[in-house]
Amino acid sequence: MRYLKVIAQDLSGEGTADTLRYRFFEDDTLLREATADEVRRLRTFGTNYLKCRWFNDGEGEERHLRMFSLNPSGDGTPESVRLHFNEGSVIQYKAAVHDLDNDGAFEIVLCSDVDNDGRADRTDRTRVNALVREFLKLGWQ
Ligand SMILES: [Ca+2]
Ligand SMILES: [Ca+2]
Repeated sequence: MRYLKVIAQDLSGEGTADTLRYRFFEDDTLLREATADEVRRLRTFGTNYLKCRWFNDGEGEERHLRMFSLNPSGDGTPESVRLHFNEGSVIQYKAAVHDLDNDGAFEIVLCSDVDNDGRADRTDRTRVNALVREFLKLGWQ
């Protein structure tokens, strides 16, 4: 299974993440780091991810997002996209979107408090939708 691993780090020690790393994996094997062009295309993705406040102090990599799509029908559009917010290999919380009728639009958005502000609300769903949209734009699935 292929997934994008997203790591946010607080290198300056100011309490908020200032650095993002993107790595492409297949079956837990690192394929490569994102290219400069991909990092540029992921700018909006990164802005939304930083708002999730799921980051590491310093150069840690324990906390990260694993994001992947599922397309069991094998057509051009994924049936679902999943987000796993991990601490090491353990999933701490997750989110998913599902395209029930396979028209390319996701009718179902499942998520909890992805931005860690103590409330599960519409803002969380907006973040998930933005992350999914920008992830799919990458065209890497
Ligand atoms: Ca649909
Ligand atoms: Ca929230």
